Parts: sequence; C-alpha cells; structure tokens
Amino acid sequence: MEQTLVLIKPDGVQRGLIGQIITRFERRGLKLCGMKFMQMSRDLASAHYEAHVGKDFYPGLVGYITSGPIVAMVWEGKDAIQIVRTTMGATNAGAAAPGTIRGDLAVEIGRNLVHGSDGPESAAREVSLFFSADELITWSRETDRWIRE
Ligand code: D4T
Repeated sequence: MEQTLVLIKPDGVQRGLIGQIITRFERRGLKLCGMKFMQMSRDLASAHYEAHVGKDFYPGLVGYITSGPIVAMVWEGKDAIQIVRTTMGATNAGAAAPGTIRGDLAVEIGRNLVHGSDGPESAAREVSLFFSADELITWSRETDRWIRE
C-alpha cells in the first residue's frame, strides 16, 4: 500500500490548526500509520529540502521549517500521495482552490501550512528520513470496506 510523508509546518502548529489538518486527511479516508511531534534540526531540513539547495527561497525555507515544532505523519492508502496533494491544494496557497487545506486556511507560499511528498521516490526517501521502520504501525481498520469497494 502506498505511504506518503505529511508535515504540519510550524505555522500550522503555532496557529492551532493541528487537529483541523489531521481531520482533513482522516475524513478523506486515508489511514494514519505514524506520527510524531518534533522540532526539525537544520541537518534534517537540509536533507529534506536537498532538491532546493541554491534556490533564492532556500534560506527562508529552512529558517521557516526549523523555526518551531512540527507534526510529522505517514498516511497510507491506494494513491495516498496524490490524494494528500489534492487535499493540501496548490503549493502557492494564495492560488490554492477553496476546499483544500491551503485554499481554506493559508494565503501565501512561504506559510503554506503543510508538506506532502510529491511522488513515490520522494515519499520513500522522506518517510525514511523522519521515521524508522519500527515507528510505523501496520493495522487494519474496520471502516475500510466503507471507504473503498
Ligand atoms: P512542500 O514541500 O511544502 O509540500 O511544497 P511542494 O512540494 O508543494 O512544493 P516545492 O517542493 O516546489 O517547494 C517546497 C517548499 O518551498 C517553498 N517555496 C517554493 C517557496 O517558499 N518559494 C518558492 O518560490 C517555491 C517554488 C514552498 C514549498
């Protein structure tokens, strides 16, 4: 089953939106299989955002993501990566569609509340950056047959 990494960024924690953001993914039907409340080190931030090293927004991005505690989660399900991305909305929150997390709760790219892996390779890499295998729980959910046929 596909797994993807989701981060509630420091603005989501500071604004008291942890519960609302988790609820969006739960309501959609994805299954939570790992979660931790943590502060990202600069080393972890550089590994996580290695694709953006050298870009003009990179220093601000690392400063932002390390500025306070975050919630790191792994969500699971068929097509979980794409379902998380559509639930979050466009990266530039100012242009994100209403009904999405960013479209309802955020207004700009530099404070866009959440991160979700953008493909299978980045999901595998990012899940293993934040979680060891024994921190991910395999469990069966009684409601699954009401979510997927
Ligand atoms: P994240 O990683 O936050 O889920 O974002 P995306 O996967 O949707 O988008 P991304 O990798 O292109 O950008 C990562 C991160 O950098 C911030 N950013 C991006 C920024 O502050 N200014 C910019 O011009 C861009 C392109 C926002 C998300």
